[in-house]
Amino acid sequence: MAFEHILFSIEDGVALLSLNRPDQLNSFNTQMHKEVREALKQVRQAPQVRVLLLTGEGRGFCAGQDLSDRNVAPGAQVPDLGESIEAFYNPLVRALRDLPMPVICAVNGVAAGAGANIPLACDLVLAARSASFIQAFCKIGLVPDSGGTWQLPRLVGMARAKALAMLGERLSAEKAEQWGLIHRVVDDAALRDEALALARQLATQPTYGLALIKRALNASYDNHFDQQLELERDLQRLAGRSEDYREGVAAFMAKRAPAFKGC
Ligand code: T3D
Repeated sequence: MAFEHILFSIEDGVALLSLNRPDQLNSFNTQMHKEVREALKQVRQAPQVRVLLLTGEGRGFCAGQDLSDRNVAPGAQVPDLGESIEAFYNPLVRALRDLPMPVICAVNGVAAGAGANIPLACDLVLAARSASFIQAFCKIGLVPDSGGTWQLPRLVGMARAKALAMLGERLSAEKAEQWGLIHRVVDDAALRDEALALARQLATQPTYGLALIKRALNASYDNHFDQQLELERDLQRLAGRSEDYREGVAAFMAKRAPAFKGC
């Protein structure tokens, strides 16, 4: 598939996927959804990829659904937005969350609607100082989607989640960091370089082990303590069988730097 609305490359173990409809603030139309889906499939299938970096071109990260694709003219057929969620947004956030490698999101500008929640399905979120997050759904009579109603209370607490979702006010990147919504704010000019440096560094780490860490932490929201202890046992068993574990211990004992292969 030739990509028209995204930029996609793989280099040094890092897959870089950049949303590329800057004039529409990288809002999603059907074609962009299909291209992102195809790129994520390639990331999953390419054995050399050990990190995904998701970002956007231009002054916005993503403004959610392209509203110009929705016919709300008087007399137009009532849309079934559930179909769009089922076909595109839910599979997208599931794919990001389930990808067996670290997913970094570099939020380069305004992130609104689904565009504010897609980063929350990633593992490490960096944001440009000028970026902001807007749960814009309530402004057009909709409900936060793409996992927003699940992520927000867990990340920032119910009081703040309700305020964000029901007021739809702009949350600055700095406040998002203070509230624990994202990992780190970075100066605008440095965002791409810092995100790439982090991605390249992670691409040298034990990818399989990092994927297991991601599985354990993602599961922890839903597990009781005893269930989580059992999961840790099972995942540690898998980790202990990996080549990278052997290499990590051998390198430590030999006082040398490890050379992880990601498996
Ligand atoms: O329908 C389904 O499938 C259900 C799923 C829904 C998921 C959702 O994401 S629903 C929520 C959709 N998104 C929004 O409601 C956000 C709409 N956008 C905004 O509120 C503002 O654009 C921003 C706060 C994000 C940024 O404001 P600002 O002032 O920096 O920029 P702007 O001037 O509003 O936008 C710049 C251009 O992008 C402008 O086009 P123009 O006038 O230069 O030709 C604007 O129309 C366009 N744009 C921005 N967001 C969207 C959009 N075009 C289409 N769809 C958008 N979502």
